Amino acid sequence: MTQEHIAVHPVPERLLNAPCPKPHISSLDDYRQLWQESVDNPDKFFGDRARELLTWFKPFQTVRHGSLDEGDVAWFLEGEINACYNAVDRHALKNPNKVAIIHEGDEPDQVRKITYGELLREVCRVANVLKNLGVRKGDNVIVYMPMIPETLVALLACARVGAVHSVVFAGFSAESLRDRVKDSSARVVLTSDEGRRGGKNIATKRIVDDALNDQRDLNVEHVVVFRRTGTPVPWVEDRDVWWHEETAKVRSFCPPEPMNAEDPLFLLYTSGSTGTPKGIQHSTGGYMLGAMLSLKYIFDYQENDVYACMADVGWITGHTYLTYGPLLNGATTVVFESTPTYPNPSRFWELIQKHKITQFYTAPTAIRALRRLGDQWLEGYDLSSLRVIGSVGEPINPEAWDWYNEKVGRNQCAVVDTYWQTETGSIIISPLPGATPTKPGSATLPFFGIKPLILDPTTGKEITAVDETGVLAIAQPWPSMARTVYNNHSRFLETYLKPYPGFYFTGDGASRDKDGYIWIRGRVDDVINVSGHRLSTAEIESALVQHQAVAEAAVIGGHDDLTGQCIHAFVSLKPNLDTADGLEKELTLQVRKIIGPFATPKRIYVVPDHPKTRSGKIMRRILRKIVNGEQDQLGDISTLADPSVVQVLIEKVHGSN
Ligand code: 6R9
Repeated sequence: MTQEHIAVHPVPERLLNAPCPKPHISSLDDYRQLWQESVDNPDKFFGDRARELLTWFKPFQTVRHGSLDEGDVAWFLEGEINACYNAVDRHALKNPNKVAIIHEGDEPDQVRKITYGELLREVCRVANVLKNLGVRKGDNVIVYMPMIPETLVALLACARVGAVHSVVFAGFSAESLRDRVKDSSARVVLTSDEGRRGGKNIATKRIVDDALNDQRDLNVEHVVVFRRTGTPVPWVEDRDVWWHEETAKVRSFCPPEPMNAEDPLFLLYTSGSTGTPKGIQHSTGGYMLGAMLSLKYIFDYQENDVYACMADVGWITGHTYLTYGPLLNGATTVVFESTPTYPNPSRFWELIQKHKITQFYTAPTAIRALRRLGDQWLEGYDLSSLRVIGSVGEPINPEAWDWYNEKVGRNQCAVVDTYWQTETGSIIISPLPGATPTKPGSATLPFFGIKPLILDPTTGKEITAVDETGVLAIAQPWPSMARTVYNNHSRFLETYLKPYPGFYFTGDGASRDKDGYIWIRGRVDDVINVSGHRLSTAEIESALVQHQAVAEAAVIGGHDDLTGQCIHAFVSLKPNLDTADGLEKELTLQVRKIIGPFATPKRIYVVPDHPKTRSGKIMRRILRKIVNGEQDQLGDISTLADPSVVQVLIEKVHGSN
């Protein structure tokens, strides 16, 4: 495929001239030179920046250690540092009255501003509460909370005492939460009575109770509950404590714990090819540098900016670009509790106008949904404060990119399509606002320290040909890369480092065009991306087969104009169960209960059998083609155990005409 027809958008003139602040990097040559330095001499490049941007309690001697071959990557070895001190204290000491967090509540008139000084005191109180509850350096703490400033406080308080936070997205079901609590052996869970979203209350505490109701193999001793709505909630004596009561008892200062740069800062569970989610573990020093540096350059953060990321704290974007990236830079970050369409589809634009937002970061699925609802929702809003608008989570189609650029950016903003993953810690491929001409649909060029390669999936050899698709790998370690999978280093090696020895394997397909721009083609493994949420097919299949009627399930990703991909499930039933009234509904509920509502299948087909090889392996490739209307391109199906099943499936999906 060639990209000749794709328009190239130069950096908007407006960004290079007053009154816009001068971009940190304002030409492609400057970017190229810095990038070259960063990959040729990472020790100097990252060593200098780690000293300049971060405040260390004890300096490091060694910048970089280990290799992708060995899987023992470490950065800033001897350095001692605290993430909370860097994100909060140093700004609070210099500039206590600067607003750190703007909370835009679910209702547009609920706005709360928290200064760095206030943030420091609240973080210290919660840190002291954690200590009183017995949390010590190195302990894992689960956070299951809605989009309120206290969630950021919870993360920072963990970091302050050296505990490892593990946020579970509050859309996950009790069962998913339970699995994560168990895997992490956490003794403390932080939550709220309820959440608020789109005018509805969400029963956060009740879900925590359900997750913990059978304590047999769990170690949870305490649940700290923040009062968000005031709705009465069940209480477990001796286990549950109120956030406001405990914080009122303790001092509003708590010394930050000096941590080794390689001590873990957090775990974040994510879906991979196999059934059980993995606890991706990030370091303290390297992660912080990645978050701080990328936010500064990729969003061209300047003092006095008001930065807004719409992601939930439950995902990696909410960690790096809602919490750590902005706060490490001393920025004002917006925490948005609601949805893009509540109370109406002007909500984002109203938010931008009200707070004079300068950087706005959201996902293609939201952009597509708002585009579909019509341009009238943008009319009359003043979006002129914006300089950089970003996209993340999945490939952005050129139509959505153009709309975002024209309607939201008014052709006067840099559009940054940022490619990265939970495992990469921070953005690894993206334009820089003042430097990189953009092409709709391409994440463009690598960030500092990132040396991307396109590999032939079968031979593992580098593909240098233009526009040829292969798998995306990274050739050398970078500071914010994940260090391991919690309690399962061999799984880390098997998934990321062994498939192509010497390289980090992303799991995504990609190609490079004649200008060296990278085009991400989507996952090459069994991961589905629905509205930017990562799900493994195996995880959904395992939820389906837990239903007593189901014999076998196969899940694939279909194309969807709105959500990017959507879930199609094919289930075969146990003998004598070929008619089952209401089964589809039951199975839908089953998936929602076991994983969470965001994993709801779009279609469930009850089928007599699956297309299988003679050795019994389900050929998901065939199901994928049928669902995506490519049933005329199935290729050779004669090797199937029963080729006749294919016609039955086509009729199931597309009807018999
Ligand atoms: C940050 C985040 C990672 C997967 C990744 C890829 C997809 C993310 C993208 C993109 C194309 C982009 N992805 N950003 N694909 N263009 N700009 O989303 O992390 O939840 O771990 O998902 O998302 O497939 O491998 P995570």
